Amino acid sequence: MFSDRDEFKLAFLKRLEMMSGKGFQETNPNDHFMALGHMVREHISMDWINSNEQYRISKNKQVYYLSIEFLLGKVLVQNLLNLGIYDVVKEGLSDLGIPLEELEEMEPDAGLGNGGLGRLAACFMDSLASLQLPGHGCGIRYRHGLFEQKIVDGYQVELPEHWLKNGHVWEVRKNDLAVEIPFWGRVESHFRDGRLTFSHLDAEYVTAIPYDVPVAGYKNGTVNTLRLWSAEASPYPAGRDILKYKRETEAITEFLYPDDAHDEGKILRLKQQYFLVSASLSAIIKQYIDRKGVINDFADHVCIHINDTHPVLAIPELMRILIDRFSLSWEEAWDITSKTICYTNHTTLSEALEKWPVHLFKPLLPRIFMIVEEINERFCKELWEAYPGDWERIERMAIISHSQIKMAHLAIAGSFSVNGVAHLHTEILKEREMNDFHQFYPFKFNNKTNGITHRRWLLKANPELSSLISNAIGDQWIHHPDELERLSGFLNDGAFLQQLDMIKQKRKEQFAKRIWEKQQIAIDPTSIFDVHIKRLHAYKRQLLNILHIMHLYNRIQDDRSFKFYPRTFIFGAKASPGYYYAKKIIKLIHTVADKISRDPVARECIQIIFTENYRVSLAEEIIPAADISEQISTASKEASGTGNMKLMMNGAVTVGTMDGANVEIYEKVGTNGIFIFGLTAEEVLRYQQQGGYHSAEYYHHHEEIKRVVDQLVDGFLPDGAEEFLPIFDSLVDGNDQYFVLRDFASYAAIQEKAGEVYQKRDEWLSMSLKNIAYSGYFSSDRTIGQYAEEIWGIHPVPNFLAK
Ligand code: B1N
Repeated sequence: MFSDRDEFKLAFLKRLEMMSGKGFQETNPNDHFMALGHMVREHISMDWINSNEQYRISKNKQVYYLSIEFLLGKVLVQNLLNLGIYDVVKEGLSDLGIPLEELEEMEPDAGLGNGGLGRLAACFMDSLASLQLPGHGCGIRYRHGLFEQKIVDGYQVELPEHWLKNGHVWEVRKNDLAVEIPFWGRVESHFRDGRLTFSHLDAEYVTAIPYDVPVAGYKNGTVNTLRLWSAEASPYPAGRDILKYKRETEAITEFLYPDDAHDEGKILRLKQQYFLVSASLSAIIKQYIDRKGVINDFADHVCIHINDTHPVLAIPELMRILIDRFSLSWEEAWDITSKTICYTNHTTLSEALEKWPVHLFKPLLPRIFMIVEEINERFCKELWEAYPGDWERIERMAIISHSQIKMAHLAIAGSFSVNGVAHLHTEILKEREMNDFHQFYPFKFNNKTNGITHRRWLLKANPELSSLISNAIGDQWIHHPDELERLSGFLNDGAFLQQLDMIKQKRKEQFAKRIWEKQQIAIDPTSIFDVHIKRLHAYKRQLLNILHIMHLYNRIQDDRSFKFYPRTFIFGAKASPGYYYAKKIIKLIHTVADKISRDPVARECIQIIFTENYRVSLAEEIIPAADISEQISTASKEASGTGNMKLMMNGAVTVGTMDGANVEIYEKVGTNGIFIFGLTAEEVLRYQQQGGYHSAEYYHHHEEIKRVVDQLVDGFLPDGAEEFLPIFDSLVDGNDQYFVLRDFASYAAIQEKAGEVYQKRDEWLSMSLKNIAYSGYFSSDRTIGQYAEEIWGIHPVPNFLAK
C-alpha cells in the first residue's frame, strides 16, 4: 500500500479526492478522517484475510468471547500504532498541514458499553490479537451507544448518542452471513423415529446482520474479528402490520441499556440477550462445521466465554442446536455444552444479579424455556442425590424458583469454569455469595484478576511517558509488560524522577488547557490533580469524596490561616438515567463546586471540576494528568475495578480501600506505594451480618461529621433542604449502607497524609514511579495469557501469511 511518507501522501491525497469529490483545499477534517480510516482498513485487509484463512485451516481450538458490551472508544490511532504505521502517517499528514490530533478528534467514540465490563472486553480483544491467540468477539451493534451527558444547572441531562451518523469506517457489513432469529410462537412435539422431536411454530423472525470489525495485534500480522450484530426486519414477516413489525425488530439493537452493575429486567433487554446469543451461535456452529464436518468433538475445538450472565442463554441455545438440529441425546448435548461454556462473574451486588420472571421469558422464548426447565429439573435431582432432604439448600440453588429464572445459577450449572475478576472477589464468591455452588462444584471456581491493555492506556494515551520508559529500559515492555519492573532501578535516580515530574506537569497543563477551552474554568496546573472517574454508584462513594471536600472547606472557614497544598478535585461520571440517588450526588458535586468557587480564600486551595460526558477518549486525557487516583468503594463491593490499574500505570498514586484489585495493587507496591484507609471487606461483611452499623452514633459523636452532614440540608447550600434531603436521610436514618460516615475520619486522615507526601517531591515521584514499575502485572496480556492457559486451552496461531 505505502511504505514511506511520500507514498503515503500520494495515496492519501488521491483517496481524499476520490472519496470527498472535492479539491484538497476544500476538504475538511472529517473528510481527512474518513479517507485515512478507509486507507487503514484496506491496509489491514490482507492480514485480516490471511489470519482468517490461517484459523480456518488450523486444527487449533478457537475462543468466542460473547459480551453484551464492547466499549472500544476511538480506534484510529490504536490501529496506526499496532500496524506500525503511526510515524509515517503522522509525519505525512503533518507535511500536508494536517495535525493527526485534529483528525483523531473527528472519530466518534464507539461507546457500546457502560463502564468496566465493556471496556474489559475491548482490552481483551487487543490482547488476544497481540498474543496471536485465536479469539473472536461477538457483540451487538447498538445504533446508539451510551447516552451523551450534558450538565444543565448542575443536573445531568441525557441526550441520544449518534456514533454512526457519518458511517463507521471500521466495519464490514456481511449480508451473506445474515441469520434468522425466532421469537414468540409455540412449540410442538412429535414422536419420530423412536424419539421426541420439537418444532418451533408461528415464530416471528428477526434478521441478524453481522458487521465485522478488524482487531489488529501489535505489529504481528494477526488480525482477529469483532463481530457486531444488527437487527433488521426479516424478509418473512409472518403476515402482520409491517410498519409495527419493522419498528419492533429494529428496536432490538437500537439502544444500549445504560445500567452499570444493575439489572433492568425489561423484555427488550431479554430480546437483546437472546438475539446476541442465537446469532453468534449460528455463526460459530457454521464456521465449525465448515472446518470439521462433524459435531461430536465440538468442545475440543471451540470455547464459548460468557462475559457475565448477559449471554448465558448460550447454554440452552447450544443445547437446542445440538438436540433439535444435530439429533444428539440430552446427555450427549449436555456433555458438549458444559465442556464448551465458561463464565466470568463481575459482581456480587444483589441488584445486579439477573433474574427473569417465567411469565416474561416463557412466551418470548418457548423452546429455550423448555430446555431451561429441563436443565433445572435434572440439576435439582442431582442436588437431591448429593444432599438428600436438604430442601432449603436445593431451593437456594435451584435455577428456577418462585417463578424466576436465576441466570447466575444457570451459568454455573452449565459451564466448566466460573471465574471472579480479582482475588478478593473470587474469595467472596467462593466463601459467601456462591458458597453453595462452590461446595458442590469446587473444581469450577477460579480467579482471573482483570487487566488493561498497556498499549492503549500507556503507549497510546501517554506517548511522552512511553518514550521516557523506552529510553530507560528499551521498548520490550510493549511486548512484555512485566519488563516495566526494570524501572524500579530508577526509584532513587533524581534526574530520572525530574523527567517523570516534567512529563506529568506537561500533561496537567494540557488538561488544564482543555478544561479552559471546554468549560471556561481556569485550573491551576501546579495543584494536586485528585481524580475520581468512574460510573456514579452509591457503592463507589463519590459522596465520601465530596463530603470530605466540604470538610476541608469548613476547616478553611474556621481558620482563615489554615493552608494546605492546593488541590483540583476532578470528577467524571455518568449516572444511569433512572438512578435518582446517583443524580442527586451529581447535583451535590456541582453545588459544592459553585459554593467554593465563590469563596476567595477557599478557592485558592480547592477547585472542583466535573468533566461533562466522561467516556473512553476523555479518560485518555485525564489519566496521564492524574496525581491521585480515588478508588474508595465500600470494601467488598467493587469486584475488581480497572480504572485503578490505568491510573497506576500512568504514575498516579492510589488513595483507596482494601477492595477489588486495590488489594493486589497494594501487594505489588507495598505500604509505601499506596494510601490505604477504611474498613476491610471482612469488617464490612461482619457488620452486614449483624444488620449494619449505627451510623447515627457516628453522626452524633463526631462534630466535624455532623457538621458536613447537616450542611446538606441546613441552608448552607442553596436549596439544600429540598435537593439533598434524600442524601441526608440515607446517611442518618437509612443507616448509611455504604459506610460513608464510618470511613470518613480514616479517609480524611489518609488524604491529609497524601497531601503531605506530595510536597516531599522526591518521595512522591519515587512512589509514582514505583506504581508504573509494578503495573505490568495489570496488563490484560497477563490476564488473557491466564485465560488461554488455565481455562480455554488455546495456543498462539501465528499468521505465517502476514505481509
Ligand atoms: O465489571 C468490571 C469490574 O472491574 C467492576 O468492579 C465491576 O463493577 C464491573 C450489568 C455490569 N460488574 N457488573 C457490571 C455492567 C452492565 C450491566 O448491565 C452489570 N459491571 C461490572 C470488569 O470486571
